[in-house]
Amino acid sequence: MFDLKRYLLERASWINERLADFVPSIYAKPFLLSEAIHYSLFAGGKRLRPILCVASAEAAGGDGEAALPVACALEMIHTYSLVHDDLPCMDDDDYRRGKLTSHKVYGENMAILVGDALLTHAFTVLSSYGAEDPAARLQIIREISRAAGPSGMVAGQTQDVLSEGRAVDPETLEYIHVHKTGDMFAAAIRSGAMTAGAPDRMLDALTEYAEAFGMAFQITDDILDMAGDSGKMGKTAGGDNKLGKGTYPSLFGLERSREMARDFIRKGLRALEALPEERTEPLRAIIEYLAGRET
Ligand code: GRG
Repeated sequence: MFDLKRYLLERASWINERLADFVPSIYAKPFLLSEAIHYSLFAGGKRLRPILCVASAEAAGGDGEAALPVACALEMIHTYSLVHDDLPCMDDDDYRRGKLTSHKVYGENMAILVGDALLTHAFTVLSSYGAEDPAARLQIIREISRAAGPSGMVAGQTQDVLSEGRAVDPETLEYIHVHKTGDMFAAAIRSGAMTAGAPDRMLDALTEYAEAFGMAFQITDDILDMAGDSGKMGKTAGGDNKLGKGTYPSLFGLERSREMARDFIRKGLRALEALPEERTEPLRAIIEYLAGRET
């Protein structure tokens, strides 16, 4: 039987090793910047996006290790987004990944710079090592920059900020989730497949999986925020409610939200049927794990 725990631990250790190569602990001065970058990057994130990128490369018939530079760049962008999201002018969070947030330890100015550094460094890594084939490298840079930028994650975050304290309708909530969270998951899964030179038909199936994954992830994140255990999550539960944010459970109730998450998980599993079964075990197990996740 497929051992998901072992797979996640092994892939996370590949990713952590390469991340440490790409982000050395001591850059040229000022040392404080390297220290603050390391503090957030190695704070114990689940490495879901980079793991999905590697698993998708494998599902497309490629070599997972060859996708590691892209996987690491995705984690840098994700960590930047968390550091900026936690700032007092955004979600104003004190804890992330079980530790004090970056601005709580290093100050707001440093936390902004940590995010700036991680976002830009990700593109140094992508443009230097993203894929052997220059056309694939460019395709991956376009994919990830679009997902992180003003029609992707930043658009979702902007709508989220503008919706604070207001009643959101289901379409606005979906827009926020699709862009703030879903686009980076889709980029992780699609860019992993691109490192393996996946044909369009395969990319389409993986995109369908990715979109379902993003929604299932975000709905379970909302459920955890309402009903989860802060200790296990490493951040404070109830934060969305405190900020007056619309969430799936606040709009649809906990039970209906759980059903919706399960529907998206089933949809993601169906999309994978277009790929060879023996190569999709990790992607299937990862989406199934969302139904019971506690962190
Ligand atoms: C600041 C431009 C900008 C964007 C921020 C990602 C994001 C956009 C905000 C994070 C806020 C949040 C809690 C969103 C819900 C989904 C999410 C991205 C959760 C955190 O991802 P995990 O659970 O975290 O994969 P780890 O720490 O395991 O990496």
